[in-house]
Amino acid sequence: MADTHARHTAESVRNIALVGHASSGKTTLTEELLALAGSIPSPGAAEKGNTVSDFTEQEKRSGHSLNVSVCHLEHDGALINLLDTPGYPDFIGRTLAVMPAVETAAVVINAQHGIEFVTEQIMAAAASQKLCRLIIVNKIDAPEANAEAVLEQIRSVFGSECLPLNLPANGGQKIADCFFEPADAEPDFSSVQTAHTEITDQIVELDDELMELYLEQGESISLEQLHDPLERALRRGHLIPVCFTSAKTRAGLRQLLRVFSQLMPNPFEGNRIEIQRGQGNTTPFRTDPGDDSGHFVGHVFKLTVDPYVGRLAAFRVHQGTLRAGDQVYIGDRRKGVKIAHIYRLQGRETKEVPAAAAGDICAVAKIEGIEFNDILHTSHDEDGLVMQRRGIPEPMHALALRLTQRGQEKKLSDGLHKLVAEDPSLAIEQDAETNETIIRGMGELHLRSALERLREDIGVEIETHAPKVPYRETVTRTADGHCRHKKQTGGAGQFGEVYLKVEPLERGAGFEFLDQTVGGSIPGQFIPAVEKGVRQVLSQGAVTGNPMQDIRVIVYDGKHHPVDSKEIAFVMAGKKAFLDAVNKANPIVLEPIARIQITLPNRFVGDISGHLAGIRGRIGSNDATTDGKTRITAQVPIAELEDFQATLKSLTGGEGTFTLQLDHYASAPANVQKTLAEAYRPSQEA
Ligand SMILES: Nc1nc2c(ncn2[C@@H]2O[C@H](COP(=O)(O)OP(=O)(O)OP(=O)(O)O)[C@@H](O)[C@H]2O)c(=O)[nH]1
Ligand SMILES: [Mg+2]
Repeated sequence: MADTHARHTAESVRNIALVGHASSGKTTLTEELLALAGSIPSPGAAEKGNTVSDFTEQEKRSGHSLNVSVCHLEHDGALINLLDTPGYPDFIGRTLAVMPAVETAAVVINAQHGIEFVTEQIMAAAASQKLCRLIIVNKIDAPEANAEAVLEQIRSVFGSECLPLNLPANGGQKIADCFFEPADAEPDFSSVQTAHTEITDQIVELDDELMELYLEQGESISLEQLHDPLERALRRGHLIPVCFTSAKTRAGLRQLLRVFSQLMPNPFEGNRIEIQRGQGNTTPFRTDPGDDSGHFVGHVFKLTVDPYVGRLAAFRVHQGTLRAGDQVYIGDRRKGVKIAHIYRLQGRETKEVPAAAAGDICAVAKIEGIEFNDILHTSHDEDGLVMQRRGIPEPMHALALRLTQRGQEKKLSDGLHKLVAEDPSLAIEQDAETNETIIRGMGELHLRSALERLREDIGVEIETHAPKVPYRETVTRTADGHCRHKKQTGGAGQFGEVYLKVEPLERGAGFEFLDQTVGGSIPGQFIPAVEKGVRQVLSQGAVTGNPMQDIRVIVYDGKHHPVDSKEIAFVMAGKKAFLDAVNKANPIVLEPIARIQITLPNRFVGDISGHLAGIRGRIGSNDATTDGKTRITAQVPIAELEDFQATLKSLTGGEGTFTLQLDHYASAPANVQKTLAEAYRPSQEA
């Protein structure tokens, strides 16, 4: 099929992200809408694993969308780009990442459950990014659905500006239009007339002239007359329309298509998406969807690295037009790349198009070096543009990786870099101390799916374990140490003698090294060698193999030999004298204590407090948040937090979140000291 969309101008484009809690029906809605509009021959089903948007093996297995899918359909002269996003909390980073690509966030709510955890998070994120919002209450057919109660809840939580465009009828089997052509129907609750009046009142409030006309004309204000003030009301968050649907029976879907094409904003009508000029610079670059002749500026809001297709970058055009054959700059790079092919996406299907016009969403493939969040542009005038990552959470859940086979290090590192390139909330780091590769993600499912990808796509087998706890050693009293290092093996000998003292310092003070020798007992040029020896022990540890800290070392005497004294001799003497002193200075193990902040619904506070007490946690504060939750701040030994993510999730049904950071080091309990020392000793003796 030739590209039927080439003729579309920015006015006819609607960019809509379907967002909301897991299992509210976003993927099913996408599928049914595509089928209804004739974009696909027949709808698949999420549970059969044959939908347009959940096409990866992992998604089919898990029954949840794990990635954002870009789809499109045509309806009533409009080109509707529909982004199906994951609702599972672990993948929320990917969902939040698409917000700068759309004018509308269509928030799907499950009529059986009402407002859920992600619903609130996403409503707030969409509001803070100034997106127009639409609420879709789906699953009105389900026996447990209570559409009336859900609408009441929506209005009490998100405000009275949430007003229905239609209402369920026939026990949720149909809907009654209350806006376009108010139906002569009996909805399941409220009335068509009431809903019609409420929404019209809300819209005309923003337009004095229309208000006057409305008062004169009464109900006969036309849809055309309402259009502009309606867009203004959406932009300002003065109106959040609510629609009812059943993706299963298709009730309300035709009307939803009409809402998308006739009411939701085109790229001109939505709030402008702001791109910053320069990092930390506050002057926004005003993207102009209307300037089709200007330089092309696009933003990569999703990247997939597929072993067969290669890099596929989905981008939103913020200004100008990208044509096949154009040269494009990625970010601030001097050298451009030629874009030979441009695609329109339908889930995993790609269809080549000659150009990507202002306001539209398209993709480019196999362009090396493109990363998530990159700005693509055709002129160096647009160097230095950055899209701020707003509200994408920092990953906190960590796992250490170990390869089960040797020689796959490069493969693993390449694989990890690919994963990180596609995922805004995945991070990798190398722990310099333990030499372990640590992967950080949003939660257990997130990391598990990343590791599955590594196994399946890249073919590396890995074992995981909780990252090694970064213990430390220190001393608790002052002690002297001595070593006379002497070696005579034929030729030149080695000689160095050191007397030193160790003193405990306060927590967090680190390490101090002082030279208090007098009369050249150790010549000045050998003092650094003594320090080098001491530092070797310091980084390797004396009793448990963990680095030492909070220690002062004072070298106060020694002896040298005019011929046999050399650097190596003093390194050895310094090392052994220090070990001698540490062993007499009552060394102990310090354990890291994290400061942890947990946010959760009030009803779980008792359970979590009990759990924290059981893992040696000390609760500092307990505050109410503005959104009706509790935030607990506590200090907990990091060694006890290995399973915390899973525990919090199971205790709170996935509604609790936490952040943690290192707070301080404290003496580890006696049993931990003993176990660590015993585990270390044999390896030393071997
Ligand atoms: N009864 C009923 N079931 C529905 C409806 N819409 C979706 N479902 C079912 O609800 C389940 C979840 O639907 P999905 O479309 O996968 O939900 P989702 O919002 O995409 O979920 P995530 O991808 O995890 O965020 C599937 O079993 C669907 O068949 C509906 O309108 N009525
Ligand atoms: Mg889904």
